[in-house]
Amino acid sequence: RPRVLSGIQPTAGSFHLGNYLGAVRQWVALQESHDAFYMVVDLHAITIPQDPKELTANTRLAAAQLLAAGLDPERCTLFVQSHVPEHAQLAWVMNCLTGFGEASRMTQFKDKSAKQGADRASVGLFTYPILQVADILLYQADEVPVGEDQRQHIELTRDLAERFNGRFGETFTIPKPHILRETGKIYDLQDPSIKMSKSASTPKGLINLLDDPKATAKKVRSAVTDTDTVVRYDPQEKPGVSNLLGIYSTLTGKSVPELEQAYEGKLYGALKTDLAEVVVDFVTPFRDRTQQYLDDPETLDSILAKGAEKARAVAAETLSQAYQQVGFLPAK
Ligand code: AQP
Repeated sequence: RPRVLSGIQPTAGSFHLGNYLGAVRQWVALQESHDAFYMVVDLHAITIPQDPKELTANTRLAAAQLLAAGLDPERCTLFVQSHVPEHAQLAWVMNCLTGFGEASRMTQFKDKSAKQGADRASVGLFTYPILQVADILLYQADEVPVGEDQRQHIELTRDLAERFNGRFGETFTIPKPHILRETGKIYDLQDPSIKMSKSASTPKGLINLLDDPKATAKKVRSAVTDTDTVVRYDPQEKPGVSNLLGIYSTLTGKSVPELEQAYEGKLYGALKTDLAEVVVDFVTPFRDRTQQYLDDPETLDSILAKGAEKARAVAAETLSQAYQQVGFLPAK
């Protein structure tokens, strides 16, 4: 079976609808057909200051949400990044293979460091994409299911894997991004020109899956659309409506043309009211399931321990091969 790997940060507490539709939903589907490795990326989280107690709690919360979303520890390997030390070890090697200018071109760093203030951004935030390169290459992943915002980091992964293989001999699989056209980028409900994001969105434009469903319904009903009245999928001319149709279609399995037909002659209000209901029907059981996993931290921790053991077996083998290729003297 081809292999996939992906990760999510335990930073905000609740996942948002962009995280779910862009990434996690694909993870759930791919565990059926692929040898799947998914992780909570706590090493990535500390590139921005974290409160230690909150980081611990949010790491369990992220794992609970992944299970609630449908990851099955019998079908995939679910683990916490810091439980597998090989990530940081391979990242160092990849750091030494990356050009400073090359790393400086990563747009996510530019955006995030601008938000922090250039002087306050950490070196960790700068090298974050290179840690991500190591994350992917350690598992010899064929595909990486992520949102559109990660495309540039996957490109960097491919470049560095090719560079390593060229310089030291065939070692790493060259991975491909797995990004869905319809849900690769979910937009802010108040400003459909920007992606839904925990740090850029206003609270009204961001749908957190664990928020009170009533408040969530209200946010969907007050989503920004346009001054036209026709419900039509047209991301250029009608980004707000198209975003709502994309979300609607993915959550219900109804195709976009089917939805366009169903709302022919109806106003935006009808679309928003119905979508609010669809979203509430999704988040309500999701919240309950997340809580059930949180209520049993021992089971949760043991799932993560088993996952880390499985992940380490693969990661350790790749790291040892890479170390050998680089020319490090094997430890006796
Ligand atoms: N709006 C989005 N649409 C589609 N996919 C998205 N992802 C994030 N936002 C969208 C995808 O979610 C996965 C996990 O990303 P992350 O760990 O970077 O999560 P995050 O930090 O919570 O994402 P944010 O909100 O985008 O954070 P900031 O604002 O800090 O950058 C990834 O696969 C990502 O592509």
